[in-house]
Amino acid sequence: MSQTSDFFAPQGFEAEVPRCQIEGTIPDGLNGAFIRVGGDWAYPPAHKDDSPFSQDGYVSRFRFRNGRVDYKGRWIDTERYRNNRAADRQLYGYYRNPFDTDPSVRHVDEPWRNTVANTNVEVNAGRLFALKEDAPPTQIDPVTLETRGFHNFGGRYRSQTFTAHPKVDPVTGEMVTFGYEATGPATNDVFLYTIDRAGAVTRETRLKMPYVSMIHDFAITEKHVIFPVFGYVTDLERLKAGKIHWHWDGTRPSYYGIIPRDGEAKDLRWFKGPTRAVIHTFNAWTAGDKVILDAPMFEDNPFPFFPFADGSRWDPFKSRALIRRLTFDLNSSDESFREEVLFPDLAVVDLGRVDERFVGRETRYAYTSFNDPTKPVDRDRLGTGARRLTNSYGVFDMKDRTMRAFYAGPTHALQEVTFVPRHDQAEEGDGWLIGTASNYAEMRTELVVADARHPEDGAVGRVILPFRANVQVHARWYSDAQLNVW
Ligand code: V55
Ligand code: FE
Repeated sequence: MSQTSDFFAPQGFEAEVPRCQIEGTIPDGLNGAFIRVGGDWAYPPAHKDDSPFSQDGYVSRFRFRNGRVDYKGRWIDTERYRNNRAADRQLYGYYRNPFDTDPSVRHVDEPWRNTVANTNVEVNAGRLFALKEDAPPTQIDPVTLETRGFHNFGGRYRSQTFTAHPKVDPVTGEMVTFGYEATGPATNDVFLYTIDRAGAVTRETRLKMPYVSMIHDFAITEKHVIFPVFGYVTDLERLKAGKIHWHWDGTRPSYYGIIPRDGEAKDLRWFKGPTRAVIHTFNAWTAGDKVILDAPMFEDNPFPFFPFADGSRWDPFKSRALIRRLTFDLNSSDESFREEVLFPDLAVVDLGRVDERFVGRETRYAYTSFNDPTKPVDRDRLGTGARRLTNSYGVFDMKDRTMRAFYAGPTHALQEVTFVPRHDQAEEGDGWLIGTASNYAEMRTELVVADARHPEDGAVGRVILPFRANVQVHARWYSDAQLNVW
């Protein structure tokens, strides 16, 4: 992926498109908001080899009502964005390094002030948040998309950081969330929280990990919380030396910490495994004495822009993600667990989702994107930018171990897929696959809607933007009832 050319070139403008052009039809009853967060460089990065995870946050929304769709996109007005605008240049250096900044904005004891809020969105108690794992949530007005600033849950949320992947228990409505490096850069503190549906912090548990690592995502079940710990490591010396936050140490074992949702720090139990990276999870559940975790997992450094501790070169084949199932036996007396590769022949994009009405409960279907090399590619109209297109969404049946696919077209690269249930009472997997696609031939963004039960039938509808919108990191769907602002 190039940061400066083609589909990823900075775009920079805010946009409002009432009544987008639609091809096909938007299904009846698909009313709500598809809210995306990602990044764009308001100013070029200070270091050419910096991570794209340093891009300034940008929030966009496709609002669906009665078959029509409106689009709106805005910068997230972080302190960092404002400071750069005021100076009219890039003041911030390497990814998540508070020591590597212009002196005018150096405040190493308050590193969260450097956040770009560019990773994901979540709603709790009617508040919409833009999230980045290095800072508290940034509240966004869901109607105007204006930035309201940090939210700290009435002062009861005490971690300096908040994950971009909180989990909402679909039965209780509680948000289970955490922050790592909770007491400052490179600190080995994880604060685990339960926040109720009214926005009150009802539980805080302070934990230590086996070592300081990137805990980008985690998983919950009805009863447990699971933390993956793996080889992206950091320390204060490397930050003080002005380096990028993470480097990859392939000699580190992976660990999985499991703690009861109502447990204390002493109840945290560790399982130990081989070199792995678990950036995102699909889902997890507790079945008797077993805890099952489904996730795409890597065996080597997932991201080329985070260097190897031993100087190795990044290898795209070794860094492919395969869908795995881990089974932890809470009755066992050692650190081992079972690992199965469910689809051994299919490398997938590590942006997996499930039907969120079943978070923490056993799910049969998982959704993620992949490249199907047997499908047509229109090289003539593609241009030079795109090499291997993520051209398909997979509906993975984790029970039968079969997969059905949606193919987006010969010039399309798909971004993260999202599952939207057909209606509140629909059974698991009955609904829509939606997500944005980069159409390289027209250099424009399209939102595709496909039937999750008939993915091979192709898109039932497409929303066409007349321009290339910046590429998202994550997006979520909120029905009108969930967002409750219209
Ligand atoms: C990830 C993304 C981030 C980040 C840390 O995909 C990890 C993983 C978009 O920002 O800051
Ligand atoms: Fe993520």
